Amino acid sequence: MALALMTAALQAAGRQGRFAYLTADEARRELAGIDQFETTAAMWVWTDKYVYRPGETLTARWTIRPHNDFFPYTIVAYRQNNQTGEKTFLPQATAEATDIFGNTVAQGFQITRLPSIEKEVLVQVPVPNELGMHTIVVQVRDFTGTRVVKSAYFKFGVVDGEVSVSGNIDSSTTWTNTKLYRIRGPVFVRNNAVLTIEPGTFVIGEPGSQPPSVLVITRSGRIIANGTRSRPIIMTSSQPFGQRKPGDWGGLILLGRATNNWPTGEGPIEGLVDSPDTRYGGTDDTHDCGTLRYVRVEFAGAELQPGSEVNGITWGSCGTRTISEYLQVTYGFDDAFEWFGGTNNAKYLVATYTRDDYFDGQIGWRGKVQHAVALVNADNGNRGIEMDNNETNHALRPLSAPQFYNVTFVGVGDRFTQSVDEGTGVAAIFLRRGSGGRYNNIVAYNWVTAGIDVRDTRTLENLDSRDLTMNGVILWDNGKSAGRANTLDDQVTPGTRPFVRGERGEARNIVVADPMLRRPFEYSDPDFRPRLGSPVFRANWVQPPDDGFFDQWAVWSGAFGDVNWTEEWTNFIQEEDLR
Ligand SMILES: [Ca+2]
Ligand SMILES: [Ca+2]
Ligand SMILES: [Ca+2]
Ligand SMILES: [Ca+2]
Repeated sequence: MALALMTAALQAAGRQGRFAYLTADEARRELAGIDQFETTAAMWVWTDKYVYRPGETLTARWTIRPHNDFFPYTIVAYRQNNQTGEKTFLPQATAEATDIFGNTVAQGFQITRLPSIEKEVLVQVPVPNELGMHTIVVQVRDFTGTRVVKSAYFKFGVVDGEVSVSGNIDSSTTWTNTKLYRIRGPVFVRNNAVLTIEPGTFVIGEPGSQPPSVLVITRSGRIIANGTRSRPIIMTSSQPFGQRKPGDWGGLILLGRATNNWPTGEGPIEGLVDSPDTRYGGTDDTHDCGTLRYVRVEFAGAELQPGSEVNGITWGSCGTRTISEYLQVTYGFDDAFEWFGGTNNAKYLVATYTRDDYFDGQIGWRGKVQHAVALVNADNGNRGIEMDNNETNHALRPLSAPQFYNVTFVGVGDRFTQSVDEGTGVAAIFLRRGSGGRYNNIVAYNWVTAGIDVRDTRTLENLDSRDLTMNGVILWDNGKSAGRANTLDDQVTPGTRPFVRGERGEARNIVVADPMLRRPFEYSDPDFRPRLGSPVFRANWVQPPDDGFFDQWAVWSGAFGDVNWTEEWTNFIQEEDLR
């Protein structure tokens, strides 16, 4: 019944001219031998909620914005069981491939131009009985129906029960993707316990508790959250879609025994009440806090009290054996990612729509980061990188000296930013309070007040000692709200000018140029890869060191060359776009 309704709706849409049909001959004549490799269109798909029980009905909706792409395509949609890989083609729930109008390959896929669609029903189907993570996939294929030009993905879970989690986890535990885990209040993993979370597992944080719902891996615990591209681990708000807010719950905190610059070697983590379970720091710079791989943290950042919030993902003095890669924090109330001391590294980070900073560090953090992107939308955001050495004493050691390579910052430009932190000095790269570090191959684009701001005496002295250097930075359209032009002097704060001009310290290859990104401001489906002729491939990038962590093949400025590594496991959809 539902399937028939859906097909009828699509056919009606076609009849109404929403889909402009073509024959294969018309399409072939029109393209005249042009290969269809990519489209300018934006597209996203979503379901009513993240987690279902077998037998419920699932409604998937979609939006397509063609952005002047009038080429002919075919459109295919399916549900994939990510445990088995099995595909069920929509709309008729068949194993045999069909287009979204129900035509099989033998019948011939219907060729159509892309219509403008806003929040319409794509399909209504019964939720499968197979437990675990599934994905609704919509593909725009070339007109022959062969090659996939663009895909939209939406992950959902099917579970047979819910597990309420509160208090302490003092013995090793596994959370499976056949259950939903609801965190109520602070949860501490302690006593040498290992918390293992299976790929494709949903964890939800309950709002309203004080102290907030938060998952803390203490110094005596470890986490193994080893998701995959097709089955990320999703930690999110327990609230219904459309009603979720930054700060609905706390977030994810990992505490370790690596060194930092607290005078006593340890301190209490931000956002929680001081106790043995909330302290971090020690003497082991290789400390293993665990593995986070393909993990999303959404709507986190609850306040313990004003000015003391939990970040999306916090590392408090984790060491070099900690693995952190393919991580997204979206809609955080405080920072997306924050490091307090320690030496842990991270790769493939996505920070979106977060109210304070996107990559924040202090207390002597010395880790490495490569392939990272920050995207701000309206009414969100403070700094791209906010780096302190130590707030109370800028000279303490070890020095906060991270190494960043291949980072893209896309800000909100001249729209006023509502920050929970300081409302002024909103630079993409904001280095202060005596911090050092190496900042390389960075695109800083459209940030509110400036591209680069290096401030405080002790930080500027780190320029002279080469404890703070920069190489390969593209600046464009930063500070429009402050009336700044696209000149080197105007793209940075006055105190930073001698540095970027080469008159003080070591800053090389700092250029002002339009990075020519493909679709950076289409918030629910952005594409940060460069367009043809973009300066990100020009010779101002620097080769990352061959140190066993950095990828030397990333020979461009910014987070992206031609491969979009955010595909499938992330979610950029703005809350208002799925309401
Ligand atoms: Ca913070
Ligand atoms: Ca911050
Ligand atoms: Ca900070
Ligand atoms: Ca801030």
